[in-house]
Amino acid sequence: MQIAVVSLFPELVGQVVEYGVVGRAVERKLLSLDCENPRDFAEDVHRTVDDRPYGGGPGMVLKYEPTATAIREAKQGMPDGCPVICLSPAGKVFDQHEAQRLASLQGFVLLAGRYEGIDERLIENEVDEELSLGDFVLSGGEIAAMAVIDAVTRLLPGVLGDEESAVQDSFMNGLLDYPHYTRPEIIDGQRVPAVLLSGDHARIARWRYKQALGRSYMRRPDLLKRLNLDKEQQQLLDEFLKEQGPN
Ligand code: 9WO
Repeated sequence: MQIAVVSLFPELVGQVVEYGVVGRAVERKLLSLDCENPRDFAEDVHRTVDDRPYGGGPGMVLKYEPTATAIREAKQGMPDGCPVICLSPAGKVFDQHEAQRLASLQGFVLLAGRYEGIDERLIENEVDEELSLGDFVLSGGEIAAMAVIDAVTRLLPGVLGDEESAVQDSFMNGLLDYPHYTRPEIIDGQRVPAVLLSGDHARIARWRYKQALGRSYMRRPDLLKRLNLDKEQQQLLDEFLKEQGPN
């Protein structure tokens, strides 16, 4: 997988490959990450990358020419047909399904904007899609780009070990995760659920699945509605709700 990022802060974006799962993916050459900085393509003595908005108003706008050149440079080193994706609250919401789609590509270019916005003609001429992490505003697209890189890299074949991949499946089946516990067994009188200490793996798996269904129902009914529970799942959920009872 080849990912390129166009950003005024390449050192910030580069942090994502310094640690953990993504770092290992780069070391093992399952992922390559390149950054292009529009400032490197600014032709004036001040290396200007922003300018005042036409029509007035506060803030600055990311300039067309140096950014377009940086995008084209980023595409140079990539397989043909790699999309250019801008991170923006105005985009389509990024979810696990989108992450899987991107993970199936040979590569893509992420455009991380700064200032109050980017010249709209960049979107029209150079950007294929816009993706949003959700309804909030950041100071720039970099942190959103890093989140996309992390989510996609985890899905690349060989990046996670067998054990980690199995854990991943638990969200991929469209449910929230079950609750986790580690030592100590008691904290201020709060015990770890007894079933987890039972050593009965079938019962533990059933309990975890019940918790995942129950939490999804309580916190994210929208997730459950998409799932169309079968009889057994419905029964587990009913059990969860009964156990919740008067609380
Ligand atoms: C900001 C904005 C605010 C309201 C409605 C639409 C909007 N679009 C942008 C925008 O594209 N901003 C650029 C990138 C320039 C300023 C900082 N940028 C940014 C990206 N802020 N927030 C994001 C972002 C990206 C992905 N998911 C959530 C937020």
